[in-house]
Amino acid sequence: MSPKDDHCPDPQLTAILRHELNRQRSKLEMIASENFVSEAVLRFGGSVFTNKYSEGYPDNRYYGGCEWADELESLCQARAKKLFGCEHVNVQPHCGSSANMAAFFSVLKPGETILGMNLAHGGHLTHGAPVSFSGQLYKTSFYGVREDTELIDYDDLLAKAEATRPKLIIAGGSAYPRIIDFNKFREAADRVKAYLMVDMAHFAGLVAAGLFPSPVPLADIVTTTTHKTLRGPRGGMILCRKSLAKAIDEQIFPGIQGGPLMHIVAAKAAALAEALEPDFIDYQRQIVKNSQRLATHLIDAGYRLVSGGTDTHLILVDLRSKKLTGQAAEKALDKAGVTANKNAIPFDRQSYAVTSGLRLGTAALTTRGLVEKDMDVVADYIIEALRHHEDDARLSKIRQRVEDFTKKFPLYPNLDF
Ligand code: DSN
Repeated sequence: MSPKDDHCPDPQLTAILRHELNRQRSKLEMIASENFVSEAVLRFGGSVFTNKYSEGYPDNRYYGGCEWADELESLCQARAKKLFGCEHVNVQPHCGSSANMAAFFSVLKPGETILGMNLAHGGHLTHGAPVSFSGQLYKTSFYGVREDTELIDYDDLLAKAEATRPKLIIAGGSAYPRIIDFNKFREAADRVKAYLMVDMAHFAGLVAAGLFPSPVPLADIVTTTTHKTLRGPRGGMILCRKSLAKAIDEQIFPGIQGGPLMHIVAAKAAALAEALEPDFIDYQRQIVKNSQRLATHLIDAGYRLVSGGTDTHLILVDLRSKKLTGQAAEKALDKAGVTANKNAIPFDRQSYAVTSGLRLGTAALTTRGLVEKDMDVVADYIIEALRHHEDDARLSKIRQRVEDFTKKFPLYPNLDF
């Protein structure tokens, strides 16, 4: 039986894809960890490399027919090294979680201690949360932010490092809107002879553009996803010192993964080439300008922002003074055509399912071409929707305005199913 190649081989599936494309086009995408890849990245990600097994690494594979897979992976590695200035890179992780798992496995034995950022203060599940492999396999300890400034408490970091003597300290997270001082992390790691790992998934694009300090010279291992500010396909990557290269590579394959997704490696290579272009820096600058403009509007409308503002692509809004939960805000915004997510804020008294915070990001909207004056409009939609969060008729009117507004910023105009 040969595979079908007619234009519309599966009406049911095609309908779902059309709906998703329409959702992406007609709503304002403000989930801080999402973005829109270029049409080139989309095309390479859907390429014939999906057919190829290539377990192993360039010039050392377990299957025949890998000569082009070798070329591809070597090219992707070279681009990542050039962009981030690292000694070694593994471009095979299927996601950030598997990148983190391989990083942990390469330097830790089960039962050893890790020190990561408290999830409720902006950390990530894989940095030691009890529900993740990281909390199940290792002894965990956490540092957090100061209650008064909501900035990372570097004294607490050092004190926790000295008290718990971790083998690995982890910097980075998924809801921290500020620059991180990696020197302080290096000092803490050196003090207790721990490895330092930085998970730069959220701010990798900013690092690539020189708008966020690079963790590469200071950390032993840097992990990232490729689909957030870096604007590549959904996937992961690990950058490390040469001395850890073998251990990292062995933990990705055969340690925790089988064959790499070479079509995704192709898409990563395409995205890395885009990130090496000079206009990528302008793009990243615009992300931050947009986020800061939105922050100003929210503050003017009486919202308190965690840490008082943002240095990055993300904003964490404290909704408590408006008697609103993250859950209610997320639902209301969705009805109004703005996609965002509820998020715990530091010292939150609500559960993770409800939360007192709303996380907003500007990477995806900036990709669509929105600049500061457009963020003024977006801020109006958000503020109006939150103010009238229980008024479905009002939310639906905002939804209509959002839909009209998004037409000014075409997304994948040449794409159809
Ligand atoms: N799920 C991602 C985020 O939203 O930040 C992190 O893995």
